[in-house]
Amino acid sequence: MSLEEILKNKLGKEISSASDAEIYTALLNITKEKMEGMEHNTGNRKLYYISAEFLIGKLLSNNLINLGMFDEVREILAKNGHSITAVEEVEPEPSLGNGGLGRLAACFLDSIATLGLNGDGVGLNYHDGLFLQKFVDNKQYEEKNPWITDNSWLTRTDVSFEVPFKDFTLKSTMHDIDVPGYHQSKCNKLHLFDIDSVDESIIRDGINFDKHDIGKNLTLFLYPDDSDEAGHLLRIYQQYFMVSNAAQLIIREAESRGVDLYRLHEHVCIQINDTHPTMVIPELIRILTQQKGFNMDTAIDVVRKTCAYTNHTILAEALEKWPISYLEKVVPQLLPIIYELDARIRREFSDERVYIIDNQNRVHMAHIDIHFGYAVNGVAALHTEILKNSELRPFYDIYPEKFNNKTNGITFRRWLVHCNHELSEYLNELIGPEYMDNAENLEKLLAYKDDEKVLKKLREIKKDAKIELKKYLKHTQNIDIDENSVFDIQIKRLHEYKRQQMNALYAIYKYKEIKKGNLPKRPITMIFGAKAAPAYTIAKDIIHLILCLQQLVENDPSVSPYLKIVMVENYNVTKAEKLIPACDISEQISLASKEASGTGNMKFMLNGAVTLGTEDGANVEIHELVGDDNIYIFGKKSEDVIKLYETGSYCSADIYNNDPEVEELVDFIISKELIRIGDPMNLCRLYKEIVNKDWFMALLDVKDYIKTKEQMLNDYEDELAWSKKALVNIAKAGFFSSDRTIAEYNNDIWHL
Ligand code: KOT
Repeated sequence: MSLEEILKNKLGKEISSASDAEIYTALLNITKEKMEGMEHNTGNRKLYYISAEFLIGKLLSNNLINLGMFDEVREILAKNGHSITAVEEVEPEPSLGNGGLGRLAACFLDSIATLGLNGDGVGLNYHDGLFLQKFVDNKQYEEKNPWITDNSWLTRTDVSFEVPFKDFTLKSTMHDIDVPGYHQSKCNKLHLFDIDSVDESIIRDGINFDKHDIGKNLTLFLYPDDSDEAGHLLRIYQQYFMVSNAAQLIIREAESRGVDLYRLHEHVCIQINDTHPTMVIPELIRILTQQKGFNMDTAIDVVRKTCAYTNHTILAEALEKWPISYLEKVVPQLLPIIYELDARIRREFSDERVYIIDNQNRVHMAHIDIHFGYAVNGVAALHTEILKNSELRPFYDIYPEKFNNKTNGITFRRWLVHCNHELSEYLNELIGPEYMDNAENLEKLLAYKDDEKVLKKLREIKKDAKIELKKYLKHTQNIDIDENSVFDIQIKRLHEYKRQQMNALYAIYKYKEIKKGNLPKRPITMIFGAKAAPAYTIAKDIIHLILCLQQLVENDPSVSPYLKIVMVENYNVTKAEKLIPACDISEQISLASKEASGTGNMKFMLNGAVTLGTEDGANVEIHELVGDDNIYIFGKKSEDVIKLYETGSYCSADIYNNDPEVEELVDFIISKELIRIGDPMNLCRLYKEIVNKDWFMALLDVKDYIKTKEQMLNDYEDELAWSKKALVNIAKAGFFSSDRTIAEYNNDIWHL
């Protein structure tokens, strides 16, 4: 039967008379049935990628692409008066991640399946995921974000485990999502654990709920408010629930494969995605010693040869340290194991910086991973060097052989073929489709770097993407943007180290220049997208500033023809897919040393944007690949920044007091123009924070930043020269395919 007939049968009516929602459901079911019929990848050693986040995005188009059905479906729909884009809109986006770490896990699942490797993801089935962001009175509000519908990509399985907590036991249910590789005949799985007793009706005004009723709230939200003890405890409940299920699943699957548990490490490998799943180590040791007859030495030895850890941040506040008293309240059964692990370390090493339990009775989760796992990796070259030389130096001195770098990557199926079909088709035409199997083939594009026809076509493709974004923003937020302006985009979680506030200071600079009559050669559209953690006050103040600037500029007819500021509401994967292809200037402006890698930087580059960035994270590698002419680098280097922190010698007030240009920009935050629009409390608090603290040194780099951005805007006017930069960026993006990253994980760590 042809696909068209299958679809018609599923619908029970003519395709042309079906609604987009009916077509979506029919395609979902056809695709799911196809994947259910596919075998799982096999192999002697199986990987379990445990992660608290899998930011998978919408799955319909991605699955159709990987199954080789996308083009046919698109044609069938078009023939019958439907557009695939409209059908895609029906699908809710599962928001099972905060940002980079979760999206990386999703790209990795795609590449693991594409390389035909035997590996599954293990995580939690949050019913409301991360909050839905709303703007009211230029401020962020949080609402619940339910995504699970009757027809979803989840399949309830009959796999279930008992998870023991201090005062009660919870019974889990495993839900699976199929993960097809690109043009592969076999599939992998994402296992999301849940409890049947979750009760969404306990959510009140926004995202508040009773944090004590674990049987009802355990899998409601991703990382709920952790500003109080109940929030922290809930997070420990979630983490233990995730790893206890993972450990039981791993052992059950190993036993059913006939694996001798004393050789578990030869058949299983566990990748611990940052420290959220770290308790899998003591949990496995507990199960092996208490239920499988292992002695402690052997259990530790086997677990150590099974587990590997990825670090995603050096921000001290993000390194998990659980007070023993919290663990006692939730998972007392793990404490004897954790004490034993700590005792062993204390016997072996005198340096207290490597102890598991510190002198304030806190358990350092990363320390468990490093001592009791066999590999530790950072996520970009610079990040791994900083781990080795500064943050984790005492551990590197003990275990140099465990440390290795795995520079992040992105799946080109989603971040090129799906989100920028026009560009990928043109690349196919020019250099053939081989780059889809080996991304380094994108370099073939360099042969066209002086070909005017190709350069013009690239500019046209960019313009088309801008027009698409324009339509999308009009339709979703009723915002008008000008496709002939230059699109400057910063989209990522809101954090002071990512320095959206520095970009806002640029907006202030440009506003003032325009007011003075110094008009830009071409209108500028500055686009932001970011969610702030609900309890992160300053991050919310920065959103408030940007939204107030948006309103100020919009309502000033002497400025609005030249500058437009847009903050997209509820930035997520779906919105990223629309924004990235349309971007000219990719803002990657974190304080050097603070962004472990970044992955948005790679997505923008692949789509022909030029990076404006600091020498941070993977920007360093992008710079090396494209060369000085094809990237705009500014700001202090990581060594200098690290020294400033060590000596405590950075003082933003000195810069503010001694540099009238900087002073003028910062003062504008509390100017009468802005105070009239915004909330004085928020604006004053942000002003004071920048003048008196500026922990992430926006004032240190702001002038160099402005100067470099001005240079960039100037260079943009030489259309061919700019297009050539875009071409070189695309051509050099092959290194950042997650297929390359996963091949490296497999060669150096997993050995599947
Ligand atoms: C969050 C909480 C605790 C520990 C780590 C995180 C974290 C780090 N969440 N996201 N990250 C980002 O991970 C990405 C993937 O490796 C990086 O590209 C990015 O720089 C990190 O900030």
